[in-house]
This record gives sequence, C-alpha cells and structure tokens, in this order.
Amino acid sequence: MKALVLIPSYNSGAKLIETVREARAAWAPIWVVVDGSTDGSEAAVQAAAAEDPELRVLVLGKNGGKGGAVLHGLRAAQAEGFTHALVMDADGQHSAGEIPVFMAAARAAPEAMILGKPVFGGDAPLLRVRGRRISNWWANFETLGLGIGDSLFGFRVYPVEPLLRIMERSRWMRRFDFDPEAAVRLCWAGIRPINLPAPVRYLRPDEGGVSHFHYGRDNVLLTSMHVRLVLGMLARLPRLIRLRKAMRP
Ligand SMILES: Nc1nc2c(ncn2[C@@H]2O[C@H](COP(=O)(O)OP(=O)(O)O)[C@@H](O)[C@H]2O)c(=O)[nH]1
Ligand SMILES: [Mg+2]
Repeated sequence: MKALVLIPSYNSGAKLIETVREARAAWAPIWVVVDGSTDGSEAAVQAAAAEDPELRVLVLGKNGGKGGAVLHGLRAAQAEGFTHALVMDADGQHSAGEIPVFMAAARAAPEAMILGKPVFGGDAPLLRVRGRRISNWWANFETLGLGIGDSLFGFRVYPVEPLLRIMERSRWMRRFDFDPEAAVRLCWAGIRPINLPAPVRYLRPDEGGVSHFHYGRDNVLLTSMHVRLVLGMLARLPRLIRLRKAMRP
C-alpha cells in the first residue's frame, strides 16, 4: 500500500492552511487540489509547499466541482504509483487526528474502502443530520444493503485503481454527486465498505466556516443521481444479488 491524503479545495478561506498543517502533521504526502479558487486561500499553502517536499499543490484554473478535483488528484496519484487515497474536506470540518486510524484500517484491508461515519456534535444543523438519512436510505437500497454507513461523508480512504476505473467511464460524479455515487458504484464493483466513526464539526461563518452546498441546486443533483443509481441497480440486479450473497454470506 502506498497512500496519500488528497484535499480538494474550492474557496475554503483561512481554514485551508490550518487543515493542511494538521493533515501534514499526521501524514505524508499531502496533496491539495485547488479547484479554480478565487479567494486566494491557496497562497499560504503554496508558500508552505515551497519548503516541504511532502506537500504538493495542484491548481485547476477553472472550478470543476469536488469530484472533478478528486479525479484530477487521483490521476496524478496513480501516475506516481499510489494505491490508496484518503480524501478529506479542506474547510476544517474533518479531524486530521483520524488520518492514521483510517490509514491503518486501509492497510489491514487494502481491498476494501474505508468510509467515515459522522459523529455529530451539538453544532450540527438538524437539516443536515436528518437530510442525509434520505440519501443513506437510497444508497442502501441501491446496494441491496451491502453496508454503506453514510453515503455523503467526505472523509474516506479509496482504493485508487477501482475508483479511477469507475470515474473515467462516467461523466457524472464531478460535483457533490461524487461521494454517494462513488460509494455505491464501488460496492457494485465488489469493493467492501468498512465504516469507521469520525467526528465532524460545523463551524459558524465567524469561526471560518464555509460551505458551497446549495440546498436547491445540490438536492436536484442528488435526486437525479439516485434516479440514475436506482436504474443502474435494476440493470445489474441478478449480479448484485449474487454479489450480496458472496459479501454477506
Ligand atoms: N474542488 C472542489 N471542491 C469543492 C467544491 N465545492 C466544495 N468543495 C470541497 O468539498 C468539500 C466539501 O464541500 P463543502 O462546501 O464544505 O460542503 P459541505 O461540507 O457539505 O457543506 C470541501 O473540502 C470543499 O473545499 C468545488 O466546487 N470544487
Ligand atoms: Mg464543508
């Protein structure tokens, strides 16, 4: 196993450099994919990278979405022989302290994917906590209950090769449809999910919290994604039933 931490970032503000420093203290290498940011948040990371060979910044000129940024990072990672990528948010919501735990789980089961299961604090908006139950229900339906604990959480270790194979074949999974669709399609490909708890923080704007999730736009995106995935499930039903027997005997 050769593993890196991949951090997609779009206008993450001052939290970006903080997140990168914490991640770097826990792991090497760390690659940040700056996805057409216009807030200048990448400058501090680029300065740090100039003095740290284990920190790399990949810059995309135009905003292409979270999944698009992850894809860009995965291609470069595969070209350098990485087998696993831990993807985490750039905005301080995830805890770098979990990186070694998740990497150890991946090392113990390199054929699997390690999915974070959010442990919410009192700061979590009810809408977010309840809203994800809908997406989780659908993801479990689409995988015949193969065991996706949380379909939306972005703190995960992916095996690079199968994820790239799936993403290169699809024109979707480029924005916020990345996390749920990646988990579902990897399950379909026989990649076993292992769920590990991971704390998630919801920062107020005055604490540096930023979110690019728009309820209207992104719920339409997620709904059409689940339509696509239900149709995909139906088309693969016999194979999925056999897979389920093999994975959950
Ligand atoms: N590369 C890229 N990353 C994005 C984009 N939108 C969000 N992200 C990243 O995806 C992660 C989660 O996005 P965020 O806006 O915080 O969504 P939320 O946590 O669900 O509210 C963060 O690390 C963002 O920097 C985007 O358009 N491009
Ligand atoms: Mg966020």
